[in-house]
Amino acid sequence: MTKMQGFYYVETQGQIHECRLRGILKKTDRKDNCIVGDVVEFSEDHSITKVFERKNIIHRPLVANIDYIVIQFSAIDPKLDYERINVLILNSYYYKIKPLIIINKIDLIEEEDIEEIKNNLHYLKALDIDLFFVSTTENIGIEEVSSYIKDRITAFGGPSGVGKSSILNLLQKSVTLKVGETSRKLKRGKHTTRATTLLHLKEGGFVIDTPGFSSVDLPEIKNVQELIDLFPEFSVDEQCRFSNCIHVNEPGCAVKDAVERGDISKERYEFFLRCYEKLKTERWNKL
Ligand SMILES: Nc1nc2c(ncn2[C@@H]2O[C@H](COP(=O)(O)OP(=O)(O)OP(=O)(O)O)[C@@H](O)[C@H]2O)c(=O)[nH]1
Ligand SMILES: [Mg+2]
Ligand SMILES: [Zn+2]
Repeated sequence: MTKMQGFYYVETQGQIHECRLRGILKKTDRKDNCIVGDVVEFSEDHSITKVFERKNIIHRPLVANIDYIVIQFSAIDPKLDYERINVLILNSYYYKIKPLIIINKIDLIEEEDIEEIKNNLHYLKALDIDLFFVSTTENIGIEEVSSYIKDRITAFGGPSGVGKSSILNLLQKSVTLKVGETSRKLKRGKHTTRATTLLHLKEGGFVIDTPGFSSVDLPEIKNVQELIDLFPEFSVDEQCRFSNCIHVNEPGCAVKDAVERGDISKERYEFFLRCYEKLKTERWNKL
């Protein structure tokens, strides 16, 4: 189901039906009573009468029933932002949706730059997150992405100008999405995509184009245990000396030992510490 200017576009076996919200659904009149990705039931007069229970929901962009979140960046123009990749991974774990990472515009860099990026993202292996290098202009790596997301619902997210609409036009094998320019001076995108759209893939499945975001926040993590739970690689076999260890300053910490040994990535551990400090000072201390 896709939504545009008060209309709801429902797809059934390749057909699109323009529908309206009626009755009880409309009365509740909430922004999230019927959203992109919803599975719905509609009557003969094209009124949506029922929204089925959702597998999951994310709020920015507002979409439901997602199988994968693509975290898309470009190798350059705009520049790859490693901190933001980590924040986005944290968000997808928070929403319990499997992330994958796409680095686009590899036509603009050298082979050794790709190796460097792989190196910087080496910790993805331990997290079981797949990494794809693509170029939409040179048609590199698109088939791999295509077979990965077949028959699934995949939301594409990432900053403006990284080529989300460009790759989606290739994946769905038609040009339906407007592609923007990246500003020469600012090396930033221009926020070409304004709405969240669900698109059908010929091979099966759906993709969701979303407007590029300019900032991403940490999710609503309520306490340090919730934060730790979003770092799956911290579940090591050894025990910390203290059963309530939060892996920050405690002696005999198994997580810190694993970082020392190189079993847990130092970058990821330092990212954890930054999140901890930030959440503590900006949120938890204010509760
Ligand atoms: N060199 C190169 N340029 C690309 C590639 N993919 C996309 N671009 C260019 O990057 C610019 C932005 O592409 P879009 O697809 O509009 O980016 P977007 O992520 O959808 O941006 P927003 O809709 O603003 O969020 C366009 O000028 C594209 O032509 C690529 O693989 N290589
Ligand atoms: Mg776009
Ligand atoms: Zn510990």
